[in-house]
Amino acid sequence: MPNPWVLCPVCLERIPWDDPPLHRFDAGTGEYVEQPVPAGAGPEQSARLRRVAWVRCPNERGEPHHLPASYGESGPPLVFGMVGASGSGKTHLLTAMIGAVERGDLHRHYGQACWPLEMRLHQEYLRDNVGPLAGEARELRPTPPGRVMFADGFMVAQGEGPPRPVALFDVAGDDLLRVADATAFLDAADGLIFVVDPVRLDEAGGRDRTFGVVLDLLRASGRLPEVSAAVVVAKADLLRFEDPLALWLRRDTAALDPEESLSESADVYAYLHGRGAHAWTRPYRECARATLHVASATGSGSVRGDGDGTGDARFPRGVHPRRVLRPLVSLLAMSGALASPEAERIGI
Ligand SMILES: Nc1nc2c(ncn2[C@@H]2O[C@H](COP(=O)(O)OP(=O)(O)O)[C@@H](O)[C@H]2O)c(=O)[nH]1
Ligand SMILES: [Mg+2]
Ligand SMILES: [Zn+2]
Repeated sequence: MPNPWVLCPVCLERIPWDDPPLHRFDAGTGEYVEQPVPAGAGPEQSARLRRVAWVRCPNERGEPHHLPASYGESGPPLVFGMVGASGSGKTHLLTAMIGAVERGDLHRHYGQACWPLEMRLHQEYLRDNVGPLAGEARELRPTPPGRVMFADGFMVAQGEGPPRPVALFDVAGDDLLRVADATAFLDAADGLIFVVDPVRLDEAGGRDRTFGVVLDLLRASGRLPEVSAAVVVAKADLLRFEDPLALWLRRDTAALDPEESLSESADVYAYLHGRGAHAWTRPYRECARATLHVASATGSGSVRGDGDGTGDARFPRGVHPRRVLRPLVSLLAMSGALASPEAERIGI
């Protein structure tokens, strides 16, 4: 029995879902076109059409978007987002993560089949983010402030199990409190990736206000016990002389191992604690399940294209992401989308 209402993973509004009209995605034009089931279609033909069909979200605000026709039966979406001050590296990390999913790493290493949740937005994300960063080693522009943006999403499925929608949001950090969509996002969030900027660890107070703001809002709405957290020390290529973080960054195992996850978490916790950065470890102490990670979205720093500092910045040594998928895999494990005896022990 399909649900009469579902949560749209793109605009985060509750939308009615009662035998909605079907569309198909035209790869040639990159647009969705209406595709009614022909009047005389038998049950097999209409089932076949439905399997590849899309439904337009009735929410008229913002860009039009579509969901797989099977969405009504797929269960609620998992909503994940990035939290951290502006400039901490959220957009580059999310882009590197989605690049790794797009390359098939979730399937190859973790047995999760994935396909796009929204074709047009997915193609736009690849064109605007993954392509420039991974393909051309170009630095991405700063995210416009004051927005909580759907970045990309996919359906994940394990074995014969039902697929689960996963939506990834790029949150512009500093002004979360002032953003109206932030409330909708925090009411829906199942998992948060808290991004620690190592460059700012030595700043006065050594704390990121955004972490506390988000945790306080979640506590006030009573949702803290439902939210998993992955705290990531990003840009870890900058910490290449700081053992044991540097050792973790060089490791390249790709398997879900609760012992490894626990010892990486313990090392990162001790490192942040040792630098007096207590506010950065708050998600670990307060969220229901949490892990800590080391990652680098790019593997090295960017430089401005020309001498006068106006050209586009690039990564002259190329872009070599390290351990970027693990925070996402941990969230999938902690929220039950990735199910295994190992997954059950992640983040507890
Ligand atoms: N060295 C290094 N710099 C990074 C890395 N990721 C991002 N940066 C730089 O950090 C800055 C801010 O990154 P961005 O992802 O836009 O941060 P956001 O505002 O949190 O989304 C940019 O100048 C990036 O070049 C990384 O893994 N290593
Ligand atoms: Mg950003
Ligand atoms: Zn929508």
